[in-house]
Amino acid sequence: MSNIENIVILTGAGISAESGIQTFRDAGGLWEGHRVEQVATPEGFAADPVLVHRFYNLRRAALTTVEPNAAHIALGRLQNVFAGEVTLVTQNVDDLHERGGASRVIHMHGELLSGFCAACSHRWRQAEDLSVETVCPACHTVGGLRPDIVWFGEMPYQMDRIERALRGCDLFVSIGTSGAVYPAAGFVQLAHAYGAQTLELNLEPTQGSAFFSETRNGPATQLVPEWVNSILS
Ligand code: BV8
Repeated sequence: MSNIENIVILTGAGISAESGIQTFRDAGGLWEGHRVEQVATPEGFAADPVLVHRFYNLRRAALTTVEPNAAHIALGRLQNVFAGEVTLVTQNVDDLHERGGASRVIHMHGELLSGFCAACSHRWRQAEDLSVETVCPACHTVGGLRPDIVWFGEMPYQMDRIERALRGCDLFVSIGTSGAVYPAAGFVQLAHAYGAQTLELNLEPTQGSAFFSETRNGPATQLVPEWVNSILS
């Protein structure tokens, strides 16, 4: 990988799998018998806010029981040591990249540790459970609060910033994602169209593998530190 100055990295649930956070594929896209696409949607939340709050409360509470793994830590080191620009975009809603040493993380699908008030658009750090009785810390309304998560059918966050980074990168690396969800799954084609090299690091081949110049298969805790060492050497 010669003369790489700007890297864009996209991560998915697979980078957190070895920390003990279940991926969507492992669960077959199911959670307690519900399809994620039903629970993680505005319609699902409107239909049963108690169920959806429970889905996210359980996942938020589980964050205190898991640790960042060698892959998160390697990306944190890359971001802090690499002389060029590293834009780290994640589809994950956990905080393991930050706890692994990364500083500027773009959570395009939101974050478990953030609350959002649909009534006044206020956002705040939220470590405790959210419920339909939670009062907005800014406008003090009840019932308008939701997890700060981008659901299916909603526009992912910071897309302008992501597209700018994809246009200017020399290398796009996808780590631990099945390439099943758009627009994230389309980033490799954008990067390629703008002339970037593209690399996929994933446990197994994915539905997007054919779009990458190179694909390496194996666990993220092995592939990611190896790749970061090759970039920093
Ligand atoms: C939007 C938050 C438009 C919730 C999530 C038909 C065709 C194309 C697109 C669509 C379509 N129908 C609908 C759409 C759009 C839809 C979509 O793509 N649907 C899919 C299902 C077809 N997308 C959207 O709705 C997006 N919004 O399009 O908006 C718009 C435009 C204008 C104005 C308004 C709106 C929003 C998508 C965001 C949804 N929210 N998450 C939550 O997390 O609870 S997505 C959710 O699923 C996750 O965040 C994650 O992004 C995704 C799962 O993907 P992965 O992270 O890849 O996880 P997965 O389990 O699938 O794969 C894990 C991988 O890891 C595997 O490959 C495995 O091999 C690997 N692995 C496992 N262990 C390891 C490993 N790798 C390495 N090491 C290991 N140890």
